[in-house]
Amino acid sequence: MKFDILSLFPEMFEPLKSSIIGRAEKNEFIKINLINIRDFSNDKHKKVDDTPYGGGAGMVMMQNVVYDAYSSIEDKDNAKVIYLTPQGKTLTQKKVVDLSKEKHLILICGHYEGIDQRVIDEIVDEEISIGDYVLTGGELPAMVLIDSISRYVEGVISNESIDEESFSNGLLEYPHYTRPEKFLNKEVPEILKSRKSSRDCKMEKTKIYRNNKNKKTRFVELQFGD
Ligand code: 21W
Repeated sequence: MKFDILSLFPEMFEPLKSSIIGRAEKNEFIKINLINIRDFSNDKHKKVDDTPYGGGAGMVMMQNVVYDAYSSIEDKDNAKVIYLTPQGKTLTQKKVVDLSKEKHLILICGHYEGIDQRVIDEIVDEEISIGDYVLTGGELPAMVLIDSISRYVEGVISNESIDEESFSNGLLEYPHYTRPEKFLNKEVPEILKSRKSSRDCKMEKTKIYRNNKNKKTRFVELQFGD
């Protein structure tokens, strides 16, 4: 999977060099290519924004810089172009899995009030938001997309983890325990100490989890969430 990221702040993507995603890139299961939109400014002061037609607060990212940055990407005929914007459709696990089947994603991170609508109309395939709260730009949402999608790219995490995840239907699992058996006078649940097969044990663990009513509500929501 190749990710091309168009951003005014490529240095914000530094965290992707750590942990699972960092290793995935080192091992070439994914490729993350950062493109600094500012490099495509024709202005001697490297200006990338301008006042909006019709007035109002804030600035709009200029269409030519975003378009030229996009145009600089090679072999993009089969790429899907995603614009991270608060107006987009809220990201779900189903969407994450669908997008993980793509070979090439181009992620556009907006800043200021957004990007000139004509560029969006011309190049964007999908608009995605990561939830109903206000951020300062599209960079963190782009990282959320890369992190969640990359987990499903072959080789990035073990198939066993993915299987277990679909078995337990997603995000919420059972509580976890490791040694020692007794900590702060609290014991590990008896059922987890028995020598059942891992699969049976997962059944039991999931039952423990399902007994928790509050979490069950979220469990059902997530199972069918779209
Ligand atoms: C936030 C841009 C708000 C534009 C003046 C008065 C991408 C995001 C973003 C941002 C506005 C995502 C206004 C969840 C997010 C993102 C920056 C609109 C309205 N201006 N997912 N009223 N949340 N955010 N400003 O913020 O680019 S995906």
